Amino acid sequence: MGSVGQQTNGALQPKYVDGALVPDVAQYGENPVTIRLTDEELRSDKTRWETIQQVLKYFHRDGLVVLENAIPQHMIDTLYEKIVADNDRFLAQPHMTWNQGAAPKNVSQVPPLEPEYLYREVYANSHMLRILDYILGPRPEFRFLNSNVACPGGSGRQAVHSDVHHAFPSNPFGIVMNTYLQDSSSANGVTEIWCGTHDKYEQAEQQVHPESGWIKKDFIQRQAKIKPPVQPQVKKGSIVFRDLRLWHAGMPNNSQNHRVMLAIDYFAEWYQCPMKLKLPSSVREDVEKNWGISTKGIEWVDGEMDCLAQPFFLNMTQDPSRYLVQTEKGFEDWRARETGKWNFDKGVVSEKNYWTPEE
Ligand SMILES: O=C(O)CCC(=O)C(=O)O
Ligand SMILES: [Fe+2]
Repeated sequence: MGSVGQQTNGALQPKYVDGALVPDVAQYGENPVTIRLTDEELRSDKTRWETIQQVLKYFHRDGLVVLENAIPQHMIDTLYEKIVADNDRFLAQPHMTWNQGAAPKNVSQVPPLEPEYLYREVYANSHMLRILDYILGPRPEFRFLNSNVACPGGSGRQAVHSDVHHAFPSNPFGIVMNTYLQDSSSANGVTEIWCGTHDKYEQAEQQVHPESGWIKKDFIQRQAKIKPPVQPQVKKGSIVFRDLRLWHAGMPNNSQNHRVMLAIDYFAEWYQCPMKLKLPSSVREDVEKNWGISTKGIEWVDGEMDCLAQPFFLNMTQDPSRYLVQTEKGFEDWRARETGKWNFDKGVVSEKNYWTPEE
């Protein structure tokens, strides 16, 4: 028996079905689900329990959930303008390397690191942190900060891949918060996503070869019958929570404007990720006092930090020696250090690497 929500003294009474609270949360879509914060939640920095319940439900089911209306618009606009203004200079840096070759025109560009751009509301967003506490456990660790810029004029797509390609755990250990800085859709290269692939297959069996997270064609074709990939519409100011194990792919941007999404990665404390995020010591006091996050994963750097001069550095494994670093010769991974052969991200994307609908 359900008891229907009714007004008493102007307040909406909770509704229950079979002992469960029915959350009165604004949400839409099924693949993926988007949950929209109320303006009151955004303004007050307080997330309703009902919102958290829905986010957790769909995050665990799909490995991805969109939280809309999560960040004040003026901060989003400021970051977008700055990152786009920096893009030409970044593309001319000697260590700049396209992600998965030049065709998708997708590049990882570190966002501005001057104190005036390091917004708590973006990088330690209260709603985001409250949700992460329930997914990753206490004191999740901020260990990676970057952005993905899909530059206009890309001619090809990325391979379907998972960003992690080591013997990763079968439960959530790390999450990327892709924060969208403009309204996005297939028209401007929103990411292709594969809901439900975060925990369906063993890492070693699903991936083509160990040096990248590219997914095997037969897994791609099989999974598309269960739940097809989509390029969702994502509103500016949304945070897309993506389990690092989830399959996805960067897509070409056919619009005139850059498509920018931040990549803010937090890891579970128990996972003991060895990667460190370099941030300027000028913000240390503010972060330690006001951000409410663990700073175990942060390395404080004295003096000015030019975001565009920071080489891409990544290690989402648990082994400190397995880091990936961008050099003038391209991406150097642990295999390149052992063998002298630079094979990372040298694959050529073909029909074998994405879904081709069958008749
Ligand atoms: O920018 C995107 O939409 C996704 C890019 C991506 O997945 C990657 O470069 O690993
Ligand atoms: Fe990726």
